[in-house]
Amino acid sequence: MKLYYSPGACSLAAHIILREAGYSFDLEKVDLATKTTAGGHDFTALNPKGYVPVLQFDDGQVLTENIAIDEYLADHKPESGLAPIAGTLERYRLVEWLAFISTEIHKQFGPLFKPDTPDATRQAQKDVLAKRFDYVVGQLANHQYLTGDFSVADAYLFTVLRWAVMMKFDMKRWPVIETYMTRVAARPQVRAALEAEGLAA
Ligand SMILES: N[C@@H](CCC(=O)N[C@@H](CS)C(=O)NCC(=O)O)C(=O)O
Repeated sequence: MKLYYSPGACSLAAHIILREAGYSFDLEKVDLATKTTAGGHDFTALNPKGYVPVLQFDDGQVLTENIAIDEYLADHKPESGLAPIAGTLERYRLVEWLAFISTEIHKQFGPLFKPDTPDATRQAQKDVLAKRFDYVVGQLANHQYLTGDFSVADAYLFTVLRWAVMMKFDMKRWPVIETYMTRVAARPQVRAALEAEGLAA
């Protein structure tokens, strides 16, 4: 199994899950600007959508999209406890969080990464994200992790919330999130993923 990733991008979530679940896997970096893999291949031949994460199985098939990859990895190592059993209400709670993280947080950061985004749009996006952070605080104020024990949703949330610091949000406004980020970052497998991507502090 191989994960195509870009350091600090949303692919970090799958990277953390691979380690937390105890998979043996390879990593290959992708240059998202040139769409070239570290091995010198055209990344769009692998994923015509041109973005990470891409999980490639040993038979060559690929799986894309964070939510699909994260759930696949959890379901194929059920003993890891990274996702509740499919069909239970708890599982749909997890999917509810994954959808929220993907559409309401991850994708709302997009315009902030583009240098030509007008300042007014930038501020509007930051205002939307601030509301999403407030909502997350409501859940985390009385819980160590989003749905009980550490799950794939925490790997994904941690990954996208790292960008808030890069985008100069004043995180002192959300001390519960700061504590949560410190808690997740202290997990040995999360530290290992950050180190492997060259992101360790
Ligand atoms: N819908 C996709 C979005 C993935 C995505 O946004 N990937 C970003 C990095 S976080 C990327 O590779 N962007 C490069 C590009 O789109 O050219 C998913 O959830 O997996």
